[in-house]
Amino acid sequence: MSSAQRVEKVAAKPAPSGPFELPPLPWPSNALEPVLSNGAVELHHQKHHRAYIDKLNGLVAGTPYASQSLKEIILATAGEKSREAIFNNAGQAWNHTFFFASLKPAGPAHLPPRLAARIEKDFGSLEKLTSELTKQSVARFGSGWGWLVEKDGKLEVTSTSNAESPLSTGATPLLTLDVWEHAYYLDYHEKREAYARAVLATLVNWDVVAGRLAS
Ligand code: MN3
Repeated sequence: MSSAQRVEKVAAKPAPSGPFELPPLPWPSNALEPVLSNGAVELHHQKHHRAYIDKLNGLVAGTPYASQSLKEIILATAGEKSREAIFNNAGQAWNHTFFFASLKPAGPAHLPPRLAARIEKDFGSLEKLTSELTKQSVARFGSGWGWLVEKDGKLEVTSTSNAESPLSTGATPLLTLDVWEHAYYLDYHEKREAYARAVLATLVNWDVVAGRLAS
């Protein structure tokens, strides 16, 4: 063991244990290359996503939130100034799990027929949907998320700030794109639009999106 490794081992503090665990990625961390690099995906999952879970575990310890689901916590704390830290970390934990589960290794878009019909009805085409989602994701000032949701029986594109989620507006989230800088800076630098276009064109698991619409 090198001295640097020894220092790291001694310095490493155990993460607060608690009810929430970091879900594994649905694919190996290099499976999204070349659109998203192995290093960027690993950092995103192992450092960013994990930090929200660890922080949340610390915040909910000894509170009634410790026995609730992430979704229940999000709905219970949205807009509550005194619960902002819990909301932010629960929201980010949920959003990241949902984001990673929305992706698959790069390939052409395969749209299940029922979803294709809904997209055609509400947007005209998949290209129009992804172009609107790109536009709103790029227009979101600062950190946030681009979303495809179902609201009142209609598919809609929207975006949220920071840790916010369409769950608290009564919409059903179907797909999300992480537009926090940490999601794209390593691979795309400041080019958020190039990242959005590449991910939406090649990495979306439309079977998963269709399953969310059905449930
Ligand atoms: Mn992120």
